[in-house]
Amino acid sequence: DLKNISIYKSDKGEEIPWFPRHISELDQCSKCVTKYEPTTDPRHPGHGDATYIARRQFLNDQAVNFRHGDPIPYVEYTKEEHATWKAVYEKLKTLHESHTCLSYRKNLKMLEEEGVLTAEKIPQIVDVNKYLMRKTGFMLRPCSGLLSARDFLASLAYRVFQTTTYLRHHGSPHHSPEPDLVHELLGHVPMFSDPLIAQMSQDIGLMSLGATDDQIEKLATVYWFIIEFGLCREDGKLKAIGAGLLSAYGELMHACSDVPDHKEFDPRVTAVQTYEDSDYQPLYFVAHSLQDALIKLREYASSMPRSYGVIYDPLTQSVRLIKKV
Ligand code: NLE
Ligand code: FE2
Repeated sequence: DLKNISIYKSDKGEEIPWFPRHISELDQCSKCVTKYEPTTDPRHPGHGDATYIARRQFLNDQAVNFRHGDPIPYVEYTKEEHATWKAVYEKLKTLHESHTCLSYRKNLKMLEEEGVLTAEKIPQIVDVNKYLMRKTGFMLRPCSGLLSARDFLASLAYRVFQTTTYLRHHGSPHHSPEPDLVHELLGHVPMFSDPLIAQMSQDIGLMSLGATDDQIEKLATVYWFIIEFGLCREDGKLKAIGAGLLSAYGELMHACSDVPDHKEFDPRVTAVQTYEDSDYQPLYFVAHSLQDALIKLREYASSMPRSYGVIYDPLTQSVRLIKKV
């Protein structure tokens, strides 16, 4: 295991944890953490459903063998899965105008016009990637469940988004406690088509490379509150920018209502806020705009103590360490 053998030392002799230096090394970044397993967790809507559990396992097994450069596996989704997808899609549609940010609506419209996203059928990742590559260079890569924060964030540094391929349980289509394909495609994909969200995600990823455990925790929290559960204000109204809201009908309404608390997005504050990961959030952070969130994030990045810098080279899809002067 590469991770245990190569550790970099900075000039001051401090150890920097291993991190991928080339996009292909993301093959080493697929460590899953177990949380909400339908096999063991009664809070999972698929708990005790043997057919569902076997299907999820089949898709995860397919994803676990994926290596950088492989063709993305084609998945034959079942009639029931397409029906779940359609039910979520159509219900969410009724909230788009009133509850989602302009960027989401614009990008979803383009995805629909090109036939990449439709209520009728679950798209193939390979087709989604063709679209995303053209828009922002983001690329989905199949993974087999919830990843460790360090591995997940490292992939963002390369504009790679590790994506689950199984679907939420049909008995609970409008909320899932864990990421699933509906969340990835209806929540994240339209937002990764936005250059500002793409850049924010990559910036968080680049900050995570070689970071300490404590820094990883903070970055994962910022990611959680802006990319997953972020809001912004448009014409005085709260609108969702976060993928976890954009793919969950009930929480989308809750987040934009005056029931939960709302605080201004400020990475320094956001990074140390505790969060809820099995139910609706009691608190959301609100950005003035996507651009403002990116500016604040970059200020935060430059204030993060680190003895080295990193440069990402998109032409070679690699990262170089540079000494800080
Ligand atoms: N709760 C979200 C949904 O139902 O789509 C998924 C959140 C994943 C972090
Ligand atoms: Fe997500």
